[in-house]
Amino acid sequence: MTLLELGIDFEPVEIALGKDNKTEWYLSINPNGTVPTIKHGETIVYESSVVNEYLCEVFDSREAALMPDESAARARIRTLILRCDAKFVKLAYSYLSHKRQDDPAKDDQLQMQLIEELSFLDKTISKAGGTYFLGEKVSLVDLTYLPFFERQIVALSAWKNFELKNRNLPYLEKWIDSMFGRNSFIKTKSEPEQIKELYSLFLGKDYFKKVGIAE
Ligand SMILES: N[C@@H](CCC(=O)N[C@@H](CS)C(=O)NCC(=O)O)C(=O)O
Repeated sequence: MTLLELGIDFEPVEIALGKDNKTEWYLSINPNGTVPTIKHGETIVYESSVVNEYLCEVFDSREAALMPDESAARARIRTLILRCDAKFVKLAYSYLSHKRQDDPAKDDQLQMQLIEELSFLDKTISKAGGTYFLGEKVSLVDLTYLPFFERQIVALSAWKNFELKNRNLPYLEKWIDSMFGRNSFIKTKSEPEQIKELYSLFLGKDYFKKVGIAE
């Protein structure tokens, strides 16, 4: 999405998880064996947040800049991006990975914590003016959160019977609708069936807990 939003020409290389990402070739460019990785000239960069900032810095003349110039706004972007992994991702994947039959009270608690974070995100968008996380312009914060929403909307509905709609999250719902309509999303999105297939594999192996995304 970042490459498309910045209008950068690129050649995508698909990495089939569980097959291509632990090969000698791929580990030689990204020792973590995770996606995404970019190669720009001789430079190789991995870790989504580092990749995103690298692209913004290198292509900073683009009109559609996703990272503002002012230090205060840059600090705000980084704080919200760190919060994505530390709170939303952790809570959503912990709830998704938890088996209700093992401990229903814990399941309720995990669901409540996730709802609290969703409500924080809804208020953050509302305070910024109701469109994007930082105001009227899309930024790296929106691009960081969106793919997790894309996957969690499908996964939480399939495995936890949990829907985002009708939870008094009007700004978040509007944000999801408008982000889902962006060209950069339409061109990169996964089909719900693909998400379910991959997550069924991941959940079957307790992958999210093993890699520390879920508690
Ligand atoms: N913190 C990393 C996480 C990347 C990550 O875990 N990607 C998953 C797919 S969404 C992956 O490559 N999983 C394969 C594996 O861990 O073996 C980033 O943001 O780039």
